[in-house]
Amino acid sequence: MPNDDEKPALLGKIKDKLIRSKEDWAKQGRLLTGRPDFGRVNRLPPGQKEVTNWPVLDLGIQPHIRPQDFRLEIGGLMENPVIWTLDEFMAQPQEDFVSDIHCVTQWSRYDNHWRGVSARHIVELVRPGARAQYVLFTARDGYTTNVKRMVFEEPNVLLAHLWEGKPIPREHGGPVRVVIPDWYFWKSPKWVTRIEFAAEDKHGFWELRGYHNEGDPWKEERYS
Ligand SMILES: Nc1nc2c(c(=O)[nH]1)N[C@H]1C(S)=C(S)[C@@H](COP(=O)(O)O)O[C@H]1N2
Ligand SMILES: [Mo]
Repeated sequence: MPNDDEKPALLGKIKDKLIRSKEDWAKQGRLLTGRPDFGRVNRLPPGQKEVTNWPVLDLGIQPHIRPQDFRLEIGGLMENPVIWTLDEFMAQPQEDFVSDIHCVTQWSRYDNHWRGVSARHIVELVRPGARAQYVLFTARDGYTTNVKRMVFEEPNVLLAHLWEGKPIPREHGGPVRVVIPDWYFWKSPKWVTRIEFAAEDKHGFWELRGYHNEGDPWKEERYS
């Protein structure tokens, strides 16, 4: 079992100021250029700036998940729900991916090398039902985010444990984080603990606070 101080809802430590200012961004429509790039002509989505470092964004909690405490639950509307330990996760087929990151706070980082388990493999294994058109992620810090099932099934989506050949550091969501490269990075939960397939959509943490339900960077889907 995780230690008490690693459980979500440590509300006292939550970055209220950061959350409020990001809610204000949504109300003001900050960073919108009004020039979406529907054809994805440019590698850099509108309003973004390329960085070469890797910024850290969280709600004030960076859970320390010891390997023996790691559990990943994949459940909901499906034939074969699973609960994996870290060893069981690592025993799944491993694949390499290269993708760009686009954070809604304006930074983009090119050519990230990931290794992990593809979302496609997971879908083949758990066999979600036809009615399961939505996916809700939950993370150890209490964070949640939602995507359509067809977004999760894109071939470049994975559950990553290596970045640039090294274990993903704790602050970036290690031991295992989701990577959904074609969407703003708030759709890529760190410290993922549960992936739920459902017939109904459900807003996650930022989607409840003024952020777009889909989040396509080329369409500037920053806010709802
Ligand atoms: N569990 C969890 N996942 C999360 C977040 C978070 O606060 N908690 N923040 C999201 C946001 S807003 C962004 S931009 C990216 C940041 O990932 P990074 O810190 O590795 O750059 O993680 C996303 N996933
Ligand atoms: Mo973000």
